[in-house]
Parts: sequence; C-alpha cells; structure tokens
Amino acid sequence: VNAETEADTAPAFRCGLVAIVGRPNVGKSTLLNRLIGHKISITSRKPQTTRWNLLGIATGPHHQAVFVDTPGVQGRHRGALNRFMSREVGSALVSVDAVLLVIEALRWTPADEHALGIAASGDAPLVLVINKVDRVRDRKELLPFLQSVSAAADFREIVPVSARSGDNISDLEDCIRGLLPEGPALFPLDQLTDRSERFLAADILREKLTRKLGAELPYRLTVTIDRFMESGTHTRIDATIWVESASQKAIVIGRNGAMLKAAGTEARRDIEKLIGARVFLGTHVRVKRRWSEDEKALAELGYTEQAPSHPV
Ligand SMILES: Nc1nc2c(ncn2[C@@H]2O[C@H](COP(=O)(O)OP(=O)(O)OP(=O)(O)O)[C@@H](O)[C@H]2O)c(=O)[nH]1
Ligand SMILES: [Mg+2]
Repeated sequence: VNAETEADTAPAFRCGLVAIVGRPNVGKSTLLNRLIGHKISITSRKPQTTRWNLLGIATGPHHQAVFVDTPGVQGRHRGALNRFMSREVGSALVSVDAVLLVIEALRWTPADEHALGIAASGDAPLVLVINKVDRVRDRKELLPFLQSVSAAADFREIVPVSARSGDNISDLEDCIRGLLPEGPALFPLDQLTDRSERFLAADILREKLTRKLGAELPYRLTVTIDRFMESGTHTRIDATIWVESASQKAIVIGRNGAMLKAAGTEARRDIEKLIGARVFLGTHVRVKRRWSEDEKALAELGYTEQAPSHPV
C-alpha cells in the first residue's frame, strides 16, 4: 500500500452548521453543552433562559459540527426582548446544514407545533430530538409517541435522548455527522464557542440569579459587564444587574444583601473555572424602567445581533 492510496481512502473532513431550536425549556442548552462536552450555555428550570444565539463547536478527527443554541421559540411577541429573541431564532436558521428540533418525551404541545413551523421553514434537513427520556419510566410508552410525532413532519431522523444523562447522545452524534457537508473546519480545532469570556461571565451571573429568583423576575433582569480586567494574579470583573423597578432591585439584593451575595459567590466560582484564574467579582444592581420593552434600551444593554462569526 503506498501513501497515495491511503490518502485517497481517508475520510474527507466534514464541517457544518447545526441549529438547535424548540419551545422554551425543552433542554436545548443542556443538549448543546452535552454535545460539546463543556458547560458553555446557561440553563435553568425557568423558560426563556437563553436570550442570544451562541455557538458551541464540537470537533472530532474527521469533522467539526458548529451548533447554534437559540432562545426558545415564543408564541406571543409582547415586548422588545421577545422580539429580539425571535429574531435570533430566525437568523440562526439562515444557511444551516441541519436543524435539530428539540421536544420533550411524551409531550407534543401547540408551542411545539409552532416551533416546528419555524424549524421547517428552510430547506435544511430536520432532525427531531426527543429529549428527557430519563423521565419516561416505561420505555414502551415511547413507541406510540414516536409513531404519532413522526407524522407531524418529514423528519430526516427521530432520535430519543437524555441531554442530562447523556443517554443515546452517541446515536444523535452519528446522525449529525452524516448530515455535515464535506469541507474544511470553520473554526480552530480547539475552539469551543464564538463568545468571549466577558460575555460568558455576564451570562453565568444571570444564570445564578435566574435559578434563585422567583418565576417572573428573571425575565425583567439582565446583566452587563462594566469592567473585565486581567492582572498578573487575578481578573477583576464589575457587573451591573439591571432590573425594571425599585421593588425588583430589593428582591435581587435580598435581606441584608444575602441573595446578591450568594448568587455572586456561585457565579465567581463558575467564572474562575471557565477562565482558569482567580476572580474578584463586584456586583451592582440598577433600575432601568421598562428596558425589556424598549428597543433602544435593549441595544444599550448588549442586545444586538452578533455579526456572523462564520463565513456565510
Ligand atoms: N430530566 C431531564 N431534564 C432535563 C434534560 N435536559 C434538560 N433538562 C432540564 O430542563 C430544564 C431546561 O433546560 P435548558 O437546557 O435550560 O432548556 P432550554 O430549552 O435551553 O430553555 P430556554 O433557553 O429557556 O429556551 C433544566 O432544568 C434542565 O436541567 C434531560 O435530558 N432530562
Ligand atoms: Mg436555553
């Protein structure tokens, strides 16, 4: 066997963009983190946790899959923040090579139907990912569910998984690899995301607050980073938490500052793991009335569409 023949039989490198879409809370971000093997995208039990598109890059010896995590598809579009999030979903679907529509096992709701309509709007192959199968006690129940959802659209494949436990993720990975077109890597082989540490730090703090606070408040809250300064021994980060009223501010701070302190400590630990350095995290809470309903305020708070960081 000479070297030339071997080169001819080596599999061609494959690379492509794969959008992850679905209604809020089905586990899109948990799935993205599972697929790239790192916690990049924030997650919580509350809907509308993800607000921006975020790339997660999984690279193997013969492929690079560039996943786009997206905000949950909304039915109603009240407020500028919701509209922004819907635009993000729309832009994630432009020139992708495959779309993963994520739903929850044994549930097919009108919101899923709506998300399907958006996911199927382009011509990229559509894969139905049935997530959270770890919650299904009797796997026999899955079969009739699979049959009924398979009639909903022309899915290239239907793959039941658990993003949380990792169950059946390798089947999904095989399926995705098969959908990537031949082509060179879009990103350096060791890159995990398109987002900066500064961006991820803001999101980590928002995750901790979202998880701790009651149902309505997370939607009224956003985080900006005012300073992100690396020195020899540590990184100094100053963050502002924006809410819409003085009463919300009081809740975020908590009694004697307890809420803010607890969230800040958890966020600092995660940021330290992410950037591999000691972190001093300063937090301030400020009020900007109706920011989530005001396009201009939104843009000031960082809700602008990222220039695509991949050639399109
Ligand atoms: N039991 C179980 N829970 C899961 C699984 N995947 C995600 N979850 C949970 O479902 C909740 C929502 O997960 P996320 O990943 O934040 O969902 P999302 O679709 O990104 O939500 P939005 O960004 O708000 O649209 C979290 O509490 C996750 O821990 C799974 O496979 N099994
Ligand atoms: Mg999410």
